[in-house]
Amino acid sequence: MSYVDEVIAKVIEQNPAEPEFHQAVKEVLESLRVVVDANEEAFRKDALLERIVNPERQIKFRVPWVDDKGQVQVNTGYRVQFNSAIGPYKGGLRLHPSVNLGIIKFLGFEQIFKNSLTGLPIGGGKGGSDFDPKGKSDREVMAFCQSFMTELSKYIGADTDVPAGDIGTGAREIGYMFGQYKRLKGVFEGVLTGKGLTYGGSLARTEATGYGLLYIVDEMLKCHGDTLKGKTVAVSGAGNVAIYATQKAQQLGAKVVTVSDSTGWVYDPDGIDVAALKEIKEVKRARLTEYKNYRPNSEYHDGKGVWTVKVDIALPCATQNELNLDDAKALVANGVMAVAEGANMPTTLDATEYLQKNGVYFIPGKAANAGGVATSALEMSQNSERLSWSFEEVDSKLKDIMVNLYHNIDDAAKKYGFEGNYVVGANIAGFEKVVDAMNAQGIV
Ligand code: NDP
Ligand code: 2IT
Repeated sequence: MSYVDEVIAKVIEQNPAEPEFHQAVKEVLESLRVVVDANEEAFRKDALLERIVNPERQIKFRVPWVDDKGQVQVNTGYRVQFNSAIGPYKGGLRLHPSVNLGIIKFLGFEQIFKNSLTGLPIGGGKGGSDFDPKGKSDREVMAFCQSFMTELSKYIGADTDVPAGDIGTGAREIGYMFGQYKRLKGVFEGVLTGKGLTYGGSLARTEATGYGLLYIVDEMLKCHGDTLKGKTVAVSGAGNVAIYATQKAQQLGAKVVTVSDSTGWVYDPDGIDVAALKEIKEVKRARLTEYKNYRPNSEYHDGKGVWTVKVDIALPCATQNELNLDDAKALVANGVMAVAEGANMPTTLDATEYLQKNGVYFIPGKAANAGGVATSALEMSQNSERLSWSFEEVDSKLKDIMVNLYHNIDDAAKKYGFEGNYVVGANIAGFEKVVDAMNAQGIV
């Protein structure tokens, strides 16, 4: 059995009931085959792949808090510190009822390679809890965040591990967590990113993931002699990534006709009204059913359906495995030309393969959504030098990072004979830097 197949089999055996983690490992290791086969003896001797797929540390803890009725609630908190070869652990905190160890491990594993691709000195980590912020009062969210941070604070620090936002964790949650960390430790340091602008946050971090997604798509189209101007786009999700992806797509001349949330989706033939979307989701924290009040020409549908709309470009920006083989078939039948992942692993493996086989340009999340964590690393730099850069300065650095990232993955794919396969390109380019750093640091 090849080394790659052996390690995949071991991961499945040793981590039962973690299907998302298996999926992420399979995707990465399968596309590293060409590199691993060429170095099989050395990699095997050093158990390099076993070390890559095993987190350096995983922390699981109880999070008790008191709800508004006086009832004690208990959630589970996680932080997986996956790989620190190239820098302090870096990655978001997800707050969603679906969170379990396997989900956090898949996200942490992806984060290693994503962070490497940014070109910045950040290792891979991820955390979160099965707490659901939906429908909770601000006081309940604060109580949870303070309890969560009381335990998490023992394991993180500006030079050790720097968490940030993800699904369910936005500016409000980061604020409560930062306040509790500072109170416990008595240190004002850049221990979290995505902070508010009045206490060390970076301009453009809020926009960064969505904007970065469009910068890389724009560069890819340019390199294929095309442009975003006049393209029709389907976006899924209606959260941080989806909102700013929609905004930047429209600034670059495309028309976004869909958004979705966990209960339904919107089709707006005139192009999504970003101001309305922001008010519904960022201010009111309401459902997309409200969108029709702002745009009477739009349609609201219950359930799933964004990928059935005829578009040129699809940008999944909600959650994992939201674009499956049937969705890929519908997109291809409607003539889609590009799919880029704003979310982490939103496309199933068979759907990715189908899209690629049918000539669709496909940029995987670890490249396409890297603008968020890259800008988090810029926030860390600003915190270290105790300065704040202008919006334009951060945005222009973000754009450079995404353009370089595109060429990096494109070149890696070409170098190994997989021209146009950005999955292979991203995994190889991300992996090579981490392996180099791991080898230099000995068996640790
Ligand atoms: P938000 O919580 O801001 O928004 C998530 C959106 O996706 C919401 O509209 C939510 O619906 C929808 N959604 C979440 N879970 C599900 C689900 N199980 N089924 C259907 N819809 C769902 O999160 P973000 O925008 O920050 O994150 C979106 C994706 O992007 C995630 O995969 C995240 O890991 C990834 N990502 C985020 C980055 C960031 O900087 N924030 C950086 C890189 C990647 P509802 O409104 O009903 O809750
Ligand atoms: O998946 C991701 O890259 C994020 N949620 C952002 C992580 C970060 O540290 O900014």
